[in-house]
Parts: sequence; structure tokens; C-alpha cells
Amino acid sequence: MKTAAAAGYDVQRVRTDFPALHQQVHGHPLVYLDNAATAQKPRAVLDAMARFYERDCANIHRGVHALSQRATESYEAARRALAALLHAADPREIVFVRGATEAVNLVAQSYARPRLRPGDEVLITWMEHHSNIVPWQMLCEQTGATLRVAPIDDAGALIVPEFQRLLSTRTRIAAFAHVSNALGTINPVRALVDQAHAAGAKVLVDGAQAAPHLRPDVAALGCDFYCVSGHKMYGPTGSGVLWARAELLEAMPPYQGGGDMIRSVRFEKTTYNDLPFKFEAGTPNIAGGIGLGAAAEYLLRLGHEAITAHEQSLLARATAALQQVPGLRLIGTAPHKAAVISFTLDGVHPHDAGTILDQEGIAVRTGHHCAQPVMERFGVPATVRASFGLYNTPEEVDALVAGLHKVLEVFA
Ligand code: C6P
Repeated sequence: MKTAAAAGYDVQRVRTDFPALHQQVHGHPLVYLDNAATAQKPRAVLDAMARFYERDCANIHRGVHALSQRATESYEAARRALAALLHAADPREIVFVRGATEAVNLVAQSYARPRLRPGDEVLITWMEHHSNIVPWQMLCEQTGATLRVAPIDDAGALIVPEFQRLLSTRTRIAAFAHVSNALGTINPVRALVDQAHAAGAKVLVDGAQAAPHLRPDVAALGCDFYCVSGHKMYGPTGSGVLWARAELLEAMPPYQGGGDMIRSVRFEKTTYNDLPFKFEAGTPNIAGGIGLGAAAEYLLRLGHEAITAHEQSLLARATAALQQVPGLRLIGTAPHKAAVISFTLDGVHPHDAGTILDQEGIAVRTGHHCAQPVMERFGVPATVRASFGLYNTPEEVDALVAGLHKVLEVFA
């Protein structure tokens, strides 16, 4: 079925790529709307990983034998696919990590920790996921630097003049989400980067929720560090990418010591490997990296313009329909949003709503979404969150709305 908004995008055909979607849950067809937590995996990703384990399973960068060489080639091809997806200038700028959380921690500990002093500041925003808050808090405790937080408005949009006001020559790092996981807000990254750079700060963008919906272009965004979560962009769990400009990575010490990150080891002195291997100590998640490369290629094949248009039509349909549900309060109504909708229902705890929806086969996330300051800002302990992906359909939006009416019946 083609949507008007994304002519040529055949969502029913896309769905055939995802085996997990075709199952019944509690006697109902699965309606998977928890994509911001983790997305389902296309056959191309599953096959790439199975191929590695069934045919090429060997350690990489180490063996002269055929299997090791094949595994190494697949892993490095995956790195090139990620570089292409993100518009990186060079695959050496792609560091494979466990996920967005590890990417932020790597930058905090390897780039920032040796450079920050008491009196320096790190600027984040009120809409950050805990993974883009806690590493900076830890860094501030370690260095004596101060954490500053730019506020958001009642719609869940960043108050950009406040962000600008909080920037000063003391700001060494500005770190913010490209897309908020709890609100769906899309931040004006390029403008924020320009402001932070004008103040002399380096910029980290948490792209965990952006890569599945938009095609991040690190060159156009102008940031210094960009963090990607593999499992949210249809890749395997335990995979992700830190992108950083090569000259920054060159100037950073290794994050962890061990195998593969060295050039030579002597008891007197160890010298480190070239980029990006300097940051990839130990045997990496080889199958995960290969699977993530397959996910990047899959997204490139579908095309982000079509994906975004399709998802935006789902967002518009869901926003309009949910607003008609009695007692429903949308949390996050910024003008620029990705297809993530948080809401509360009068008199119904989000966990109860989530449990009843589950009985209808509808998977949503309920809770604070690892963004407790966002919950505090809106005065709620938790929300229900429906997050849409490239395989969701208008009919699934309607199923969510029907499910919510069932919830209301139970609590009537
Ligand atoms: N958000 C959610 O349900 P990892 O899993 O480490 O790759 O990503 C962490 C992370 C970082 N930043 C943002 C904006 C995120 O949304 C997440 C993960 C999931 O919203 C799980 S809590």
C-alpha cells in the first residue's frame, strides 16, 4: 500500500523484510510501536550476521587465513557503509562502539577529561537522555568543571536564546540530542553548533534517535562528535558508532587498553595503532559491526527522503487522532518532531495503559524513558510512548487509537 505522502514507498513490501513483524501477540497481529527503544531487524541484517557465523567466523585484523581475511573485509566494508551513511570524510573517522552510551562516555573520558579544568563548563539541554547527562556529570566530578543545562519550553522545544546565553568562553563542550527520545523534538543542530563553535566549544550530538528517521550528515551539521545507536537504526544490539573528525581522534588518548589498539607493546612503552583501531581495544562485536553495516546499506537502499516522508505522515495521522482521545495529554508538541509521541491519559497510570495495549498486541514503552528530567519538566512521573518506524502503517496508528479507547473503557 502506498501512502500519499511517500509516493513510491511500498510499506507492505518493506514489512516483508522484517520477519519479527509477522507474529501474533495475545491473539492479535503484532503492532510494534516501541521503535525508539529498539527497532526490529530486516532480513538483510539477520542474513549478514548469520553469514558471518556460518561461514566467516574468525577474529579480525589478526589472521592470515581465509576466514579471518573474509571477516576482516566484511567488518571494514561495514565501516565504509557507516561512513557513507553519515557522510563521513573518511572511514577512519568511524569508531565501532557498543552503542550511543559508550560513544558519549568515550568522548567524555578520552577527549574531555584530560582537557577540562575547574571553572570550565559543559552545556547540555533539559531534554537529554540519561546517557547524555550522566557521563558529563561524572566528568564534572572528575575535573571540577560545572554542568549547565539549557531549558526547554512547554512544547518540548529547546529555548535557543537560553542555550546561546549559557554559552561562554568557559564552555568547553556542548552536548545535545539531535532528536529527543522522550519528546520527539528535532533540534536545530546546525544553528546550535555554530553558536557553540563561536563560543569556542566542541560539540557532541547524540544521534541515537536521529539515524533511524533522518539521514545525519555530519559534514553539513558541522559538529565535532556524532553518536549513533546501532540497534535503533535496525542494526543489532550492542552495536553503534562514534563519528569524530580525524584530527580530534588523533589528538585523543585511547579509551581502553588491550589487543588490537596497539602498534607495539614493550614493558617500557606501548605505542598505539592507527585510527580507528586505537579506540577499538579487544575483539570487537564483529557480527554486530557487520550487521550494522547491513542496516546502513538497507537504509541507504530505501532512502531517507522516502522514510522520513512516510514516518511524517504517520506522525501527522497519530497526532491528529490522539488529540481526539478524551483525557489524553500530548507531552512534546514541538514544531519539528520525529515520529515519536509521548502522552498521558487522565486517571490512568502509563504502565496500566501499556499492559492493556499489550493485551491487544500493541507494543509501546511506558515509564520515564531514561529521561527523568523531561518527566520532571512536564510534572509527570511517566508517559506512554508510541514510536514509529519505517515499517509502521496508518492502520497501526488506528489500532493504537482503538486500543486506547479500550483502555478508557477499562478505567471508565
Ligand atoms: N533510548 C529509549 O527507549 P544505546 O542503547 O546506548 O545505544 O542508546 C542510549 C540512548 C542515547 N541517547 C538517546 C537519545 C536514546 O534514546 C538512547 C536510548 C532508548 O528511548 C532506551 S532507554
